[in-house]
Parts: sequence; C-alpha cells; structure tokens
Amino acid sequence: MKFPNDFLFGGATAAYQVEGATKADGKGRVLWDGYLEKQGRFNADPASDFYHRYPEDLALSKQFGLNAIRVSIAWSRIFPKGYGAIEQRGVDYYHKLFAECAKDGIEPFVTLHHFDSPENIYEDGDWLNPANIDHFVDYAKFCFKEFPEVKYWITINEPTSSAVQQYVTGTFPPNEKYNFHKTFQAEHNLNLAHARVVNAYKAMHLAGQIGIVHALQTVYPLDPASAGDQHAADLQDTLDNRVFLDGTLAGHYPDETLQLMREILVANRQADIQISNADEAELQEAADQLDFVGVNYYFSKFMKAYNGPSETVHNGTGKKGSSISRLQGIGESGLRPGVPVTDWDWPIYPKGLYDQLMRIHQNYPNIKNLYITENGLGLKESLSPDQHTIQDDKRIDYIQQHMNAILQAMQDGVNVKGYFIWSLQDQFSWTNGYNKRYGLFYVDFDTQKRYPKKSAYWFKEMAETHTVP
Ligand code: BGP
Repeated sequence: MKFPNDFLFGGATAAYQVEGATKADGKGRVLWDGYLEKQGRFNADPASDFYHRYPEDLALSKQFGLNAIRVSIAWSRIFPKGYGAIEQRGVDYYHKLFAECAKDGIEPFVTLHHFDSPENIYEDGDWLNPANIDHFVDYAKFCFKEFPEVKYWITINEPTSSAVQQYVTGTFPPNEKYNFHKTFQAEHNLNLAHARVVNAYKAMHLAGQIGIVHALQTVYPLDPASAGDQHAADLQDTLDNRVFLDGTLAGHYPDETLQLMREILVANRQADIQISNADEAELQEAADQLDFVGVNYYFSKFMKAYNGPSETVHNGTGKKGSSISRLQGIGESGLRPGVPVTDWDWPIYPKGLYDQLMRIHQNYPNIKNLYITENGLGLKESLSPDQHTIQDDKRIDYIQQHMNAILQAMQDGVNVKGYFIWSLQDQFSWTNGYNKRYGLFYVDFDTQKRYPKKSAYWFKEMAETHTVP
C-alpha cells in the first residue's frame, strides 16, 4: 500500500515550544511566562532557537524528504497586548519564515493559537471572557490579510488540551482542578472562537483553506462487557472529544452530548453552561464551510466505572506508573493488559487512531479532508560525545505502527492527505520541559546543534518512497 503522490510528509512545531526569544523584538508576555517563572523548573528560552535557526531547520526538513511543516504564529509577537498596537518586527519575522519555507518547497500549515494566549488576554479571563473572542477574531483577520502567502490556516490547536488542562487536571495555568463548569464553558467558547474565525475567513474569499486541530484520544471501556465501564467511556469521551467534534465538525450539539455533559456537571454540583441560539448558528455556518480537520493522536484511554471524589496526578517527569486519573461523575483511567505504555503512562494503541479516523468518517460525513497534524513518541534521550546519532528504534516502531493504521483507514475510505510528526526537532514540552524529546532531529540545547536521529533517515525513506519502510 502506498501513500498518494500528493500526500504531505511534515514535521510539527509550535511557536512557544521552538522559537525561544520570548523577550525579543517587542514580543508581549503570554500566560506561560509568569507561570513558568514562578514554578522555576524550566522555561521556554532558548527552546530550539527556531526564531533564529529556522533556515537551518527548514534546510534539514528538505534534506530529509519533508514537504510540509506545522508552525504557529505567536499572537503576542504581532499584538503584544493581544489587541491594539501592532509590532512590525513580529510581522516581519513571519514573512521571512514563510519566504524561507517557499524557498525550500516546504508547505507551511499555520496555527493562529497554540496554547499561548497573550498575558493580558489570559488575565482578563482567557477563553471564558467573550470579549477575548472578539480580539482573537481581529488578530486572525489581520493575519489573513497580512500573510496571503499562507495557504493552510489552522484556527486553534487542541482546544481540548487548553480547557481540560486549565480547569480539570490543573496542568496548564491557571491550574484549577475539577472545575467542570469552566471546562465546558471554555470548550464551547473555543468552538465559538474557531467558528467565528472560519466564518470571517470565508467572508474574505481568500484562496486558501482553513481547518482546526483536535487532540483525539480514543476512549474505550476497560471491560467491554461492563455497562458501567462503557458509560464511563462515554462520559470521558464527552469531556475530551465529543463536545469538540460535534461543535466544530457537525456544527451543533446533539441531545445525547448535552445530556452527558450535564450529567457530569450535576454529579459535581456545578452550574450549567451558556450556549445561545446565535452561537449555534455561528457553529453551523462554520462547520458547513470547514475545509479540513487535523487529528493529533498519541494514545487511547481505557475507562472503568468510578464513584469517588476526583483525584489526578500528572506524570510530568517520565516516572512510569506515577499518573492517576479518577474523575468524579466520569470514571477512572486504567490500563488494558497487553497494551504497552510509555514512561509517561500513555498507552500505545495504534488501533485507536484507526478507530478515531473511522469515527470521523462515519459520524461526520461532511468532513472531506483529514490530516494527521501530530503523532509521535516522547523519549528520554541524550547524545554522548562518542555518538553521532540517536538510535531511536522505539520511535520508528511507534511511527511505523501508526502509519500502517492510517493506511488501513485510507483503504477503508478515509481521505487522509498528510502526516505531521510531532515533532520536527526536539523542543520545549509544556509540562515536561526538556526531558521529553520527540524530534526527528536531536537538539543539543546547550549548543543548539542539530543531529538527525535514526528516525529521520527512516522518515526520509518513507517520504521518498511513499511507503512505510
Ligand atoms: C500536544 C500539543 C503539543 C505537544 C504534544 C506533546 O498536546 O499540541 O504542543 O506538546 O502534545 O505533549 P507533551 O509535550 O506533553 O508530551
């Protein structure tokens, strides 16, 4: 089985995770700056110094057979306060970046928001404040006009990660836990912000395409024969996936989704959320015009019934077996015997990617184009002085299994048009810092020198032959 001729093979990045230069050229502060300063574990400088080294990373991409890249624009490089005055040096930087992409024949897929709300926006309530949606739409419209060289736009990266990590697991600032009311309100507001940007883009009649990127964790009952486990899986799926898939792909929330959401709110004695008729019209209009959906897939979840209070422990160090996830009114995450897990307790389950692609294909038939916008394996890696490369056979095995799952889904009718590995080069990880490496290219964070890993050579072969080696 072969990938079609026009299939894109890319590497993924995000501004805050690669650029570094967080204070350069008038960039405004973002929600992470203050939080990471206070936490004192690590920060995003210099990350992979992509702000200065993008020509080198793009040249490497070309050399290793890649023909696409995911980048994001840092909102606060363009509008340091999120709105108002424009910072021309930020605008110039992205023009230079896109020109370099064009020179190397690398198609940029450009995300407008990848977890990095400007500090002002964040302090004013982030996605919970409707006024911030207006600011986001203004910033997006500015970018659409300013950067006609961009042909593929992504509105928001992983709205689920923002909402759930901000207000359920507390692993993203403002680090609130178990506030399902804020989570679902943020989820709906993110859907709405996305929809308004899609509708604004389409009203401008530009030549490109626009989509959204969702992190989709396929959720299964731990014991398929248990009705309680099945219900826990449905509730977790609502929190992680369903509100977003329905809101952005179908353009409305079916009664079943609303009921499951309310069941979680009632079980936690938390207030219902606000969804107006005008919001629903906006969602529908956007879903009808959406050009593509990006799927980020890393792992699946196996749920069992649970009736106690919420308790979560985040594994942010790679200490295998240290994570806990039990949510009141939802369920508990378990491990299915025989399914391997990473050091970060993520079950490796390629069938979950196949099942998720088939689900979109079957349940959201209006979605014609899909991209895998992130997939990859985080590992602890270090290059000793006598080594020239990283022997990351585990990563190759992981990608190989997931590429085969994608090919299988394509054979079964899903139109997957490209694959972006997370990540292009080693980069900063939000909750892990620098000890969780995903890159095709190893980065020595002291010298910023790049070293292609064994997986980069494997990826090159795949991109050149359009088959899975
Ligand atoms: C996705 C994000 C990325 C990236 C990746 C790996 O959720 O879009 O920004 O960080 O996950 O996650 P982590 O670094 O936590 O392993």
